[in-house]
Amino acid sequence: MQMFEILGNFQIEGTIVHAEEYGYGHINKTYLVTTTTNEKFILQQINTDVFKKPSDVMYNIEAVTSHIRNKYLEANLDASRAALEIIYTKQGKAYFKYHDLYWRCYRFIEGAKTYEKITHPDQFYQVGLAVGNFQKQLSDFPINKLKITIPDFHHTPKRYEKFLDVARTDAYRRGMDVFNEIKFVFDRQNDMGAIVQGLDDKSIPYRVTHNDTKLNNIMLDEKTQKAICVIDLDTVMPGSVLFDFGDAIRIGASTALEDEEDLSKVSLDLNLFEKFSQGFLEVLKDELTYTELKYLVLSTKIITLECGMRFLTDYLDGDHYFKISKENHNLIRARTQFKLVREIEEKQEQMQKIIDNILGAA
Ligand code: ADP
Ligand code: GN1
Ligand code: MG
Repeated sequence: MQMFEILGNFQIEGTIVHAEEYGYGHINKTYLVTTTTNEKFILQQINTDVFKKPSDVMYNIEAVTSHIRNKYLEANLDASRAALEIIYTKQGKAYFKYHDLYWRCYRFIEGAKTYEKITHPDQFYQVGLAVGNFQKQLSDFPINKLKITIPDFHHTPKRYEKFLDVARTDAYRRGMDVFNEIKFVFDRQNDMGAIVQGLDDKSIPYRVTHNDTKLNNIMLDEKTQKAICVIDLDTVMPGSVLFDFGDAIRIGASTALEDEEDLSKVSLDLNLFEKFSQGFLEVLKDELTYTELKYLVLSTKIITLECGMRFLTDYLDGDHYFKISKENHNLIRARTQFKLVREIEEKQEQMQKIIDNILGAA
């Protein structure tokens, strides 16, 4: 009944005929809802442990989606699937507060899909185009308008400090069993700071970035397999485009899912790395600075290490941040990320050659 009441507060015709939990996001609670008018909506409960001010999150999303939509309209292009479409409440707000929980509603993007894993290499070229275009579309967005929805989200050295604190406290007595994983991070503490350092000393520019470009946040057309849009805009903030590049590679170029238990299946597919890089650089090669181009390969290592460290931190801290659906889930995820870090360390020269070839050919 709750669901009726919540959806009833949004500006939609009809009532619910079907609702189901949907997708594989780690943060929000997502439902696919079908109504009597045969329309589909995504109803989401915003995770307020993660996003302390949902109004700021929705402020950014409103601004960013209308900016992108306007670009399409100005070019006389169909804007209907170009960006998330917020369904407003009957009071005209972008979210609805119900018993201290915050809900939002988006129109379901029809005829498109997100993937947990690439099934054909060309899909990842499309994802590269999508991430590149997202950056380009927002290149003239007034960056100071953006609210900071999660402070220091990709401040890798601060993430490391938090990790050390949690590992020292070891409140759940899990540290002894993950000595090797803790040491893996510890041994790489000096490899984490380059992007943040570059932002600080201004050798890397702040841009309007997505900050969570994992594969299942990019929608492809079901039939043509062409990129449609980038979703999950909760973490759009000023940041480095390098994190968007690296984060997309972290999942999309992996040969296995993020929570694969058999680590022998987890490796970095250079062909997929190339496909994504081709799409991404096709759009952005002239926009990026020399330092950004130089750090592309390094960014894949930094963000993968950061992400693995975040999973391990959450495991040591009692699994409160990321949704889990099995025992040791965050530890399993941390291990795949560390396996990928090793892979990147081994393959970084080949990765650099791929980038150089793409840039040389361009
Ligand atoms: P989380 O923040 O938890 O990752 P997302 O916003 O990414 O949540 O949504 C989870 C999944 O729901 C996405 O991976 C995607 O498959 C699906 N999804 C989200 N919004 C839409 C939409 N407007 N239309 C179609 N599918 C969507
Ligand atoms: C979370 O929400 P989702 O599943 O798209 C997380 C990302 C992590 C990712 C790891 C707000 O992304 O930062 O990289 O899990 N989002 C937030 O899979 O923390
Ligand atoms: Mg998501």
